[in-house]
Amino acid sequence: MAETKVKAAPKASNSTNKSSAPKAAPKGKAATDTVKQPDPVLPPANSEAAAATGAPKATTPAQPEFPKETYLQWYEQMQLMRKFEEKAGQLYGQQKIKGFCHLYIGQEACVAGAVSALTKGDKWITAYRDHAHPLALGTSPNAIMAELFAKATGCSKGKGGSMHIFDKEVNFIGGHGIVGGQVPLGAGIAFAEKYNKTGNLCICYMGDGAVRQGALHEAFNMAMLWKLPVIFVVENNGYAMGTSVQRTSNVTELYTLGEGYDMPSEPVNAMNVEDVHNAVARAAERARAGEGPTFLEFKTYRYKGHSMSDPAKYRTKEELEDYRSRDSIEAVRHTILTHNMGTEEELTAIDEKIKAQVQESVEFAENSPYPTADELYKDVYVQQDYPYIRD
Ligand SMILES: Cc1ncc(C[n+]2csc(CCOP(=O)(O)OP(=O)(O)O)c2C)c(N)n1
Ligand SMILES: [Mg+2]
Repeated sequence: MAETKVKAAPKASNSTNKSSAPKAAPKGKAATDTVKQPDPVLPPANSEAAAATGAPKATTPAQPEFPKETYLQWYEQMQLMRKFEEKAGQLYGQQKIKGFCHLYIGQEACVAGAVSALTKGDKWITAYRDHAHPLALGTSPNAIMAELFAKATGCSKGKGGSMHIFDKEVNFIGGHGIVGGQVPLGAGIAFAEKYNKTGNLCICYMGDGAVRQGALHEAFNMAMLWKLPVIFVVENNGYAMGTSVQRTSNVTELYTLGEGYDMPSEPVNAMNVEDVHNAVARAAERARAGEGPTFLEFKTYRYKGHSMSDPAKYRTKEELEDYRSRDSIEAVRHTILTHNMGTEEELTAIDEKIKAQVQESVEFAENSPYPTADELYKDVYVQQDYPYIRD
């Protein structure tokens, strides 16, 4: 397990923790050129630094930390996320899915570890890289695939597409395209939970690009002041489109941004699903005890480009391979097999089940109708007699 650094209201600066990577782009270099980038998030898997920060190549624990059911649930959820998105990527190539499409492949543990640490009434919100969260929460793959196809049977009635998946049934509140836009919304959802005394919390995900938005800082301040039950999670995958974290700011240890608001803040090796679970469980306990928000920096990596149209030339093959060698699904698979929590045959049966589910979702989407033209005028305003609607 990674070393835990919960930083509750530290007053001194944490300069020793900062990356020694160059802080600014060389003059005249575009953000997306092919300069070899320093490793943006974690140290190389085989380095001494990796061992020191809890990001070793082999992530299999000596003894499993969780029961067999939890590992099997993680395996199934993460495989579903990955296989669903691999299929979505193929279908995009065939132009069956159009428009924007951002894949989560590589980041699966960020969601699976949080699902196991939270409870059913908790609310979830994220940015536009949003297929995996509802899949793990139990939204039908059919409804998500149909949404990618812009079909009427999609979970947003075919009017949202890849970036705007919503499912009230599982408390998934989107799916937001404006970078950082969901952060004040997440604080607002948490406000409602506190106001209504539900005992639930809100987990609010964002990318590393979002932490530079002013709205985040306003939301952090209020959430902390009012002790809202919210877990802010930055999925630091090293890049915002083609711009690495190092090119964006002097502050590259993103969790330290919470400290300006006295918010308990913690870096997490999010290639390791156990570490994700433990960090979210600690944050949830604080939120439910009335102690307010936590800021978690999930150090992760996306294996694919920013979106389907990004060839990802701003990073090296070696960097990608380095992260793939710490793949969270492979690690869970290895733990299950090593500790006799399941056999090869049982895991293959799960894989087959997922393959059939994904295939069924494609057939469902293909065979569904597009929304009719009158749908354009529906779901625009909640209030049916909204006074500013004109013919
Ligand atoms: C306010 C705003 N500015 C710019 C964009 C264009 N844009 C879309 S995604 C993106 C990068 C965000 O990266 P990050 O937050 O790290 O999330 P990731 O894609 O890595 O998950 C940008 C700049 C936007 N959608 N909203
Ligand atoms: Mg990013």
